[in-house]
Amino acid sequence: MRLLAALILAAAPAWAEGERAGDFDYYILSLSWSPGWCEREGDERQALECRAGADRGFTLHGLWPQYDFGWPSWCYGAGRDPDRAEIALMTDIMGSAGLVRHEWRKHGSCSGMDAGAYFDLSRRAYESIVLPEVLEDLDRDVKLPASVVEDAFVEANPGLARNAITITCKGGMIEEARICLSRDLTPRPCGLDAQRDCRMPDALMPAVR
Ligand code: U2P
Repeated sequence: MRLLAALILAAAPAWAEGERAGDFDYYILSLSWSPGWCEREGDERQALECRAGADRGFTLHGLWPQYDFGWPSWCYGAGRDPDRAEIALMTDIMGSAGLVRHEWRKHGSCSGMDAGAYFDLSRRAYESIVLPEVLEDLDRDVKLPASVVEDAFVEANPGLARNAITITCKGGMIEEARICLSRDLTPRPCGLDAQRDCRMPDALMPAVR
């Protein structure tokens, strides 16, 4: 029986769902390159945050509780969903109410906090990182290695080591900057599974619109 239990545990995915709220090791602050998301998905959905003049660069995708390996999701024991006012407070940096709700249910539910405290902390984490001006002001599409995006974050944030940030790509584009933070929001090394550096030499970074 013990052997069977050990085998089942070993086979369980690192991202198994339904874990206990509040039980995790660190956070990933996930920042999405909004113009890229718009090109891949948002324009087709006619998302408001993709309209001309939206002036969005890196936006808050979410604050994700992580294990040293893997991450919890859709946790049980979390409180009520955020109310309308709490959701409205976050759309300036997250874009849509739908994303706020989804991030609460999938990730915030694992934080051990109520929705108000979780989104306060999410905003604090977002504001603790200086977004590189050269990217936030990008006025034409560029192709670049993801390492250049990482360089820009490291230069703008002197306390940020290279092993605390990873840049991901999707569909040939820069997708996200993921920054690993301790529970008190200090940058810390990412877990091995969270290091997903994009190796493309020429990832597209569409201009801010
Ligand atoms: O990478 C695809 C999606 O998987 C979820 N993810 C990824 C890495 C990680 O460390 N933690 C994590 O949760 C994200 O899911 P979402 O919040 O978008 O539903 C990520 O977008």
